[in-house]
Amino acid sequence: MRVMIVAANQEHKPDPVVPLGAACVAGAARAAGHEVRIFDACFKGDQAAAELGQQLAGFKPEVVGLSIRNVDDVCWPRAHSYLPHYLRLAQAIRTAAPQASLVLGGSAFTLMPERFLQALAPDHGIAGEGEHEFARLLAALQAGERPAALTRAVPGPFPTTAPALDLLDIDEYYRRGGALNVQTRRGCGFTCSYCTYPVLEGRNSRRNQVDAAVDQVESCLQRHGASHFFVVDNTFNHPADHAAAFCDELLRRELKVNWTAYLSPAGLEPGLLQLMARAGCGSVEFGTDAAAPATLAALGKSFDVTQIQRVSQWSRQAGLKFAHSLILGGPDETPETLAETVSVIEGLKPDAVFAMLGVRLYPNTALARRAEREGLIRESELGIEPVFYISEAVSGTLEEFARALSAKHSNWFFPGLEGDRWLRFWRRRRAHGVRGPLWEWMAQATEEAKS
Ligand code: B12
Ligand code: SF4
Repeated sequence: MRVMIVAANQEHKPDPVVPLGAACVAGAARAAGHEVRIFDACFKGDQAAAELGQQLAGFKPEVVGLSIRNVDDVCWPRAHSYLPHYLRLAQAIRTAAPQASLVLGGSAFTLMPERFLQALAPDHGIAGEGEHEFARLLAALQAGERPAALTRAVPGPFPTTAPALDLLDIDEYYRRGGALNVQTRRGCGFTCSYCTYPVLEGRNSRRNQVDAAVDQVESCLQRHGASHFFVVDNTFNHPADHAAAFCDELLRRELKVNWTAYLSPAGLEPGLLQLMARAGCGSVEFGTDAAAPATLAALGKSFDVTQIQRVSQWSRQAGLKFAHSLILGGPDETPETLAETVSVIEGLKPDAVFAMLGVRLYPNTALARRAEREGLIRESELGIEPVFYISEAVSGTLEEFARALSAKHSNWFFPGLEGDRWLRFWRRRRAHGVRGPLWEWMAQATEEAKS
């Protein structure tokens, strides 16, 4: 069958990111024998829907897979919804390819499938990972069957089909985004109260073949000269033996690459950080969230303040730049816990801090159930329109508190408060060939942006 995958994402903050999920389903569909193209909206600006229409009219696909990554930008107090853009693309697809079955998928869809089925009215939707189920759906459509409107993929072994990166403009992503991406495993067994990742990827850790992940890195290096990567695993360091195997393989092949990964402070040992640094890792982002015992507990984190301090010190000793991601104003936050978190994090002198304000609520999370118990909103009402959990004790002062912190620290980044000034600055950096995570430049950036 002729299949067009539409990668809808156009967000360029903090960087344009390779639509790895769209490439994965495209790769699986191609491996199943279909003729597959990807229409990537990322660099098409306002012309995306019009160009998509033209390409569909020429290709005449029998199936169009619309891949939606982000619901909104999660930025309290002025969150931006991507729904209007998705509606324009869906409309363009229906107009230019009325014969095609429209199939919806992607992380945004998985978080709230019923809502997006209602909003975008596709013929089918696949919640969860798409490789296996999309190929199955194509076979069913080809056989003239009438598959169900909604399929929920059950997380199975890590798919063996490679992402179809050759159908994307990888050079453009590397030039404008400063890094490519790779996934070494899926799934997270931790139970953080607000987190959607277990909903998206399941609770069991499922490993990619180390060889396959490193093949992808090596091929991007050889074909595109791309030496900077972001490992998209929710927590790269779990399980530690798999993380170590990935590092060992990079070392064995003597690949000169520079990469960044998300880490959980939980159970992290200095030996892994040292091995990562030897294998080309330049920086790590800790999913720390808070550094006060009360808020760590309310967020369901599996580590304590001492461990946050240890992993920061070990990262520095290993020669890794490190950032802490924080959530300020979430459950059980008070002015005292805010002060405690800030004081601990300041003491660590991280290279950067990312602080989100409040917690975007999603269905099927413990925090959504708590919000319902507290009378904030019923879980069943949560959907595409973002609703944030903000502790009552700080709700009136949170924005002001964050603005003061932003003014005090040139390397603390508040996506909800920044607007577009960073984007302009970062584009200039990228145009000058700067690669890797831009937060490594943050202190200098803020000084320039303020001037
Ligand atoms: C890594 C990551 C980042 C990195 C990306 C680095 C990089 N170079 O790639 C960084 C830090 C830059 C980032 C930034 C942001 N991110 Co982010 N990110 C992730 C993360 C952890 C993994 C994404 C990934 O690559 N997954 C691997 C691919 C293979 O999986 P996938 O895309 O889901 O695709 C699978 C399925 O969805 C499905 N599928 C996909 N497309 C299709 C299409 C069809 C037709 C079908 C059938 C199936 C299908 O099959 C695929 C293969 O199994 C996810 C959380 C998660 N665990 O998914 C959040 C996530 C995608 N991010 C999210 C958000 C919000 C953002 C930001 C907007 C946050 C911000 N304000 O800065 C920005 C936006 C950046 C941008 N340009 O779009 C949200 C999106 C949902 C939402 N709340 O709106 C997520 C889900 C996290 C969350 N909060 O729940 N992110
Ligand atoms: S916040 Fe990180 S460690 Fe916690 S459940 Fe989510 S992915 Fe897992």
